[in-house]
Amino acid sequence: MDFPYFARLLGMFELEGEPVSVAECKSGNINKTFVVDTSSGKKYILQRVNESVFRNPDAVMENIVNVTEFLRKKIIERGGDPAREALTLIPAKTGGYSAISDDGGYWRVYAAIPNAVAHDKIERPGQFYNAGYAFGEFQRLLADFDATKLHETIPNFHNTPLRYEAYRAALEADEYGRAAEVKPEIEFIEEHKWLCPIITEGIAIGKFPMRVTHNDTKLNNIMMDADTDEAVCVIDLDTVMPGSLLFDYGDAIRYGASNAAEDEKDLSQVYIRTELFEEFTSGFIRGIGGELTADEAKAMPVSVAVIALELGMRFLTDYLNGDKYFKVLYDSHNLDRTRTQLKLVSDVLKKRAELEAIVEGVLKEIVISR
Ligand code: GN1
Ligand code: MG
Repeated sequence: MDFPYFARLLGMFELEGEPVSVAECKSGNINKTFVVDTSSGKKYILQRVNESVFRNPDAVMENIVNVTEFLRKKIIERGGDPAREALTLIPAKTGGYSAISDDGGYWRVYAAIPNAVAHDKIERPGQFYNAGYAFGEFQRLLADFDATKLHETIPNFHNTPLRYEAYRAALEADEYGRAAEVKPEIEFIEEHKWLCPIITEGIAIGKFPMRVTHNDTKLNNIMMDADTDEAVCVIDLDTVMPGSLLFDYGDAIRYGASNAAEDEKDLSQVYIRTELFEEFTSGFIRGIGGELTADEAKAMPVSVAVIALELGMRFLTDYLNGDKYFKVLYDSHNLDRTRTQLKLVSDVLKKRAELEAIVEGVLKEIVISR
């Protein structure tokens, strides 16, 4: 993909100015993302939607249009700046918000948010509180969004028992002869598979209410003000679907409160930092306006183990299937990622009582300050 390729592609969207440079942004395991500078000084984010992951990209775009329109109104109502706090899709010249490139790719363009950055890890105290608040607020703002309008862009995305079944199928097929080298991981998953149904069963029996959730709450899916660390905008709305609050909470903690990156090789570096756990929890519960049930609150710590196990199984499934889903930089990348997630599972279970006490403490503080 050279500059003329991008120039032709960007020519299909209503940009202000002409593109002058296009640089790839490496974060994100699924879609391809590029930052575009133009002659007008305006910056844009160009993305190729991964169609083997998102089988119906038009449905993804419809969700994003509906959700961002809804959020924009809410942001205006509370006196915020929708151009900065909501994603802005750039229209395609032929209508809609997507265009197909010469080689058949499905592309979209967002306006870049000025003076905002996405962090891959926590750098300063307070950042994770802000992230928690933003993801909590995201659920609160969408509480009266009509969930029947949403397409299920990836069915059963956080269905942990089904993720376990998919992992078992990959293991049995062992197409790439990789099963023999993952014996300890297989054993670990068997010992911990009791975690799999905790959230899905809670949903099924009405213990955990369904909400509209983000479903991919990595720290780098929030844009933060480059100067103040204030959370500006929740991004990556590809997987907004009905779900449990615990999906978003568990996923955010397993990523952002981990002391190390998702692909850290030194497992002694991989553990949950309790001070970060507390920051996020405190922000998240305030962000949703304290609107959570006692059952949800009680399950918060264990949800981190459930989602870490789920993702560990997803990485391992992909490793066994020959690395077809997640982008990998080297042969055993998915295996390294599996190991960090399984390490987090044991760390969370080890610290479970301490983490439950933190959640209780946060809830008490909120009740007192009301
Ligand atoms: C993927 O694309 P990205 O990096 O935001 C994945 C998430 C995983 C995450 C792990 C659609 O998210 O579910 O938790 O990688 N997204 C999809 O890093 O599968
Ligand atoms: Mg993302």
